[in-house]
Amino acid sequence: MFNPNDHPHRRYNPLTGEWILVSPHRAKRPWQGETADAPPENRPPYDPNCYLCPGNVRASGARNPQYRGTFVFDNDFPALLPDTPTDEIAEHPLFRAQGERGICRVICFSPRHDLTLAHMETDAIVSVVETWAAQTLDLGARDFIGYVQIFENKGAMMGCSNPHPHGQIWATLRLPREVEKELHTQRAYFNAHGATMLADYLAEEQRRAERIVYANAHWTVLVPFWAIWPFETMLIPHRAVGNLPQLNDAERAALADALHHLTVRYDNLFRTSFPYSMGFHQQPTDGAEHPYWHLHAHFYPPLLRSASVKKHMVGYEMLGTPQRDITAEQAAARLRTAPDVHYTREATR
Ligand code: H2U
Ligand code: ZN
Repeated sequence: MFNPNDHPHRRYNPLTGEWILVSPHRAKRPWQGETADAPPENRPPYDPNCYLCPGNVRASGARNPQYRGTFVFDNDFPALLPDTPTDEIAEHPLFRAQGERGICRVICFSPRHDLTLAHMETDAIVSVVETWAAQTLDLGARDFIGYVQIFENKGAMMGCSNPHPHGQIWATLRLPREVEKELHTQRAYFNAHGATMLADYLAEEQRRAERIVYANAHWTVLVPFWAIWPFETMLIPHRAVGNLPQLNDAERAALADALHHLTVRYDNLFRTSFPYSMGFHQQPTDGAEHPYWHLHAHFYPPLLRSASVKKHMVGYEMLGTPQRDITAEQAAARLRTAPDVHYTREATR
C-alpha cells in the first residue's frame, strides 16, 4: 500500500493548482559533492563602503540620511517605471507584449550593517512589519498600482547584492504570475466553501501537527504539505486578513515574533546565515473587495544539507516538475527541534 514516507509520490499545491514530486527514498543516496562549511561572517556594524548604511552615498549619488530605524528609498535602478505606456501590442496572437508600470523601492531593515532579521530585537522587527504595512497602503493607493509585492532576497547564494539587512518592494499595475495563480485558486475555494482556503488548511495542519514549526497566539509557521524547497515554510495569520495593513497591533507583534523564531531556527540548522527569498502575498490593491484572499508569507531557502550544499532546480525540475527528497514532515521536524537561541549567541548565555 502507498506509504508517503517511502514511496515516490505526487503532492498537490492547492494555492498554485500545480503538482510536485516527492522521492523520500532518495534521501538515502550517497553524496560526494561539496560539503564544506561557509566561513563565519564577521561584519562591522557600520561599513563606509556600503550603499545602504546611514549617511553613506548610494550608487546614484544620493546620500542616505542618518536613519535610526527602517529606511525606505526609491530603487536607483528600478525594474519598473511609473509612467510607461500600458497598451498591448496585439498584432499577432503569438507575439503579445504589454507595457507595464510600477514602482520599485528598497527597505533597509536596520541601520546596523552587521544584523539580519535573525539577530534583530523583536521590537525592531515590529518596525519592519509597520514599514511593510505603511508601504502597502502608500503604494497601493495609487491608481496605477494593482499589486504590492514585498520581498527579501537574503544571501549571496540568492544573488543578494549587499549583506546590509534590506528587502525590496516591486509594486505593479498588473498581478504578478504567482499572485494570479493564488487569486484564482483562493477565490474558487472561497466561493465553494464559504471560508478562506488557508483558514481551512491551517485548521487541518493544527489538527495533524506534523508540519508545524512554530506558532504563537496569532501566527503559525509551517512547512507546507506541498513544499518544493527543502526547508520551505509558510507563515499564516490565524485571522483571515487580506493584507498587512489589516493586521492589528497584537498580530503585528506576533508576526515579528514568528519571524524571529523562524529565522533563528533557519540559521541554527546549518550554523550559517541562512539564505532565502521570502515575501508576502497580499490581496490586490485595485480597490475591489477580496474576501477570499488570506494574507501569508512564503520562505524559499535553497540550502539542502549544509551551509554550502543547495538544492538545484535543474534537469527534471526545469523540464518536468519540481521534486524533493526529504519530506515536508522531516523538514518540519528538523526546524521545530532546531535550537531557538542563535548559535552566535550561545557563548554569551
Ligand atoms: P538585492 O536585494 O537583490 O540585493 O537588491 C538590492 C537593490 O538595491 C537592487 O535592486 C538597489 C539595487 O538596484 N540599489 C539601489 O537602489 N541603490 C544603491 O546604491 C545600491 C543598490
Ligand atoms: Zn551597510
